[in-house]
Amino acid sequence: DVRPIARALISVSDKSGLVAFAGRLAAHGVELVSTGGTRKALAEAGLKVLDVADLTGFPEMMDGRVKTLHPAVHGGILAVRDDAAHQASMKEHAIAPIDLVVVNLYPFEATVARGASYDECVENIDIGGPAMIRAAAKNHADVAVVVDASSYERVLAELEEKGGTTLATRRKLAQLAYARTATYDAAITRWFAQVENDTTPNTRIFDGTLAEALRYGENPHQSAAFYTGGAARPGVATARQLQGKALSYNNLNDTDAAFEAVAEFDPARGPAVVIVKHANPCGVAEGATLEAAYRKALACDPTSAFGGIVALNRTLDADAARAIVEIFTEVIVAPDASEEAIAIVGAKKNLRLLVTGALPDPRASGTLVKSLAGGLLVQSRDNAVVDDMELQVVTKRAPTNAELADLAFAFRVCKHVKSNAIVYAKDLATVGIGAGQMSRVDSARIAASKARDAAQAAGLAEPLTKGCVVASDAFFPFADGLLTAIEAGASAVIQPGGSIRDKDVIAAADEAGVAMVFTGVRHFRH
Ligand code: 93A
Repeated sequence: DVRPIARALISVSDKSGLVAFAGRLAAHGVELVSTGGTRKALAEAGLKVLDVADLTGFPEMMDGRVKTLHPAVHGGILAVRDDAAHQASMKEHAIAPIDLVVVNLYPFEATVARGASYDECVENIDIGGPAMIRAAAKNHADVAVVVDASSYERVLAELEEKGGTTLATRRKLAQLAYARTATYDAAITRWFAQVENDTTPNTRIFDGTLAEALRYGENPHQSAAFYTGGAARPGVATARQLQGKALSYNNLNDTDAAFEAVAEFDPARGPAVVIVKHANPCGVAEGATLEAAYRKALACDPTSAFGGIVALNRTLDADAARAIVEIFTEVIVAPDASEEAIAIVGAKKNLRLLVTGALPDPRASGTLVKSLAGGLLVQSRDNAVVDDMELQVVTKRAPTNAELADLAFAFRVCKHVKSNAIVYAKDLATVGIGAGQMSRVDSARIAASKARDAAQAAGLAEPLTKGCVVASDAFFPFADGLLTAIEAGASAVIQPGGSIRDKDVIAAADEAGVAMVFTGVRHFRH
């Protein structure tokens, strides 16, 4: 299924990398055909290049609005190579086949972005370019299409190794081609909406573009892609990957969960670390140093942390990097990384290191989208922060200052744990996390048993939950969940409150001498 490239039509507005690319094509005996500006650039670089006018017998006309819209071009792209009738038509009309189409479009988006006039925007709506891109992508059985300089290398490598393009590559290129024309048309649609002052709410929920087709989705039999854009928030979508393998769908999802969670910890408060596994934190801690925070977070559940994602709220330093690489970790994400830390992480070839430049604001607004059969659910992001909540002490005993600090910490973490969420914490570190259970009592039990396991692993006589605090993402509907937490060793509780049985729950707390505060805010996360 390798198709040789005898002739390439190149028509590009963005001419970066053009000369080197075309030069290597020419070195392989590929005949080059180009439109005005592209042809000029190539000829000036000393390459032999035909003018499209030589193919069409027509000059570019109407300010360039019509340059490639001609059967000599579109017939050469669309003709099915092993179809006798198509071949006969080509012969009859003297149409030569075009095996490679390289087009990047008039910069419509950039023209709008720089505030150009209405007429200039209209003039930058490319017609001939998308027509050629869509034609070549349709005929991917025989023709390769390139819409972006980032694909130049892939085509050259195949040409140089195999003497032509493979079907797999042509198909992939066709997919990227239609993605490009779709985004292009979407940008034109948006511009019209803007011009018309069309403010219909929520008709468009996402402004992004295809960033990357992923190898697969949550499972290998699922296809997947990563779209980025919309409101720019420092995070996974805008991060720079300094090293390591390509990120998978699950890596991206988990890294986002970890980074959003660690962003709850203002770096001004001090270093904080979140370790995530399967989209849930399995260890979170604040510490005097990043390394100390990491070790405290790791101690919460070292078994789950294996192969996890580590997010930090400040520049990754050498000590933290050294501690993190002691066990198998998939991804490290931080606002930045020191040279020394980068070198330490560099010793682990596969480990990905992402830097984001900054932490996102946890109070920022934004939109969350979830798909369901036949539709989408849209909601604003949960931007409630415990520091802004009015905490109400509902028990006879008020929490001590140390307990209060741990309660706020635990509720901050709880927001990022899948519901039903129960978080045990002590000394600004999680000591047991119960996530994603259908019953709150089960979450409380699981968190306690994980704390016992961690204590055993560390060779401690007592579970880490002894004298801890507990946070619950939603109210306790009955006293049983609370009693489970108290039994595990909790001495103070933070929860939204609001159950019709609050009185029973408060009475159970009072009876055990436990302090409890209500936040009035729920942090469900599913
Ligand atoms: O005005 S167009 O829509 N009419 C066309 O027939 C046409 N053919 C190619 N624009 C057209 N193009 C575009 O010209 C390409 O998509 C590319 O962006 C640009 C390259 O022009 P030049 O080679 O003159 O720089």
